[in-house]
Amino acid sequence: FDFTDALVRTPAPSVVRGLRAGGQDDPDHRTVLAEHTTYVDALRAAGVAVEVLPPLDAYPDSIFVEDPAFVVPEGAILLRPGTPSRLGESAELAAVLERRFATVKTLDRGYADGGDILILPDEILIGLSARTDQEGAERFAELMAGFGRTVRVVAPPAGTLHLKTASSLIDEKAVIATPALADAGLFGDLDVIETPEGEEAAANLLRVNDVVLVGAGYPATAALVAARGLNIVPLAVSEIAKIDAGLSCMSLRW
Ligand code: CIR
Repeated sequence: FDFTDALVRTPAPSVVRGLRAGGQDDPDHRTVLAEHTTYVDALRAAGVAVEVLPPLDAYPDSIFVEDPAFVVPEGAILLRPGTPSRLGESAELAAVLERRFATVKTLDRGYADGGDILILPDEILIGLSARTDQEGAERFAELMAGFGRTVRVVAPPAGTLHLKTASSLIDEKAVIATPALADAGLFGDLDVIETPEGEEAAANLLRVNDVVLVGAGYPATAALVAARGLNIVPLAVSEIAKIDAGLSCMSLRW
């Protein structure tokens, strides 16, 4: 969670047609833009240099740049998002990643969404989901081995969109996770802090340098994280949340 740089993409008007698993209303484009701007400001205030990419109206979910690619300081991987309307988003990131990273690899088989990939202190987890399959996860692990990184493929309980919808790294010793994911015992020696009842959606928070961005409206989660000595930045994301977004999915960070 020590980051100097990030990429984000401005929401296009088509964001109102973003994918969602439930029957939520369409989000309002202007409000999504306002929430996105506040998010970018919070990243910058946390000390990150943010490059803002232009909107892509052909891809309603393209503000979620975390899903079509994965980055570490050593290099980037263009992924293959596991839903048809998002597959083309990777190619849209190729040029900027080639400009920003010395090595850019491409996932050439299977499917994987970056939202299923969680960086822990000693390893990287990739969770199988409706978007990430075994073949994609194993190929991702091979590509990351080339960067000297260890990847473990895990099978979270069904029902969440992405591994990171339900878990995030808080500090060197702890993750936060929904009770259902905490029960799955995937996090090795790390402490697992469970989201309080009714605040499961707060599990997708974002530690950036000294601060933790948390969705506004989750006071019990904010208090748990603050108790670990971290500064909380609450962010309003209720409009973006209508299309199943959390805080990590709107940026690529390294
Ligand atoms: C989707 O279903 O792909 C988008 N509407 C939401 C993606 C959220 N991404 C993430 O959690 N990494």
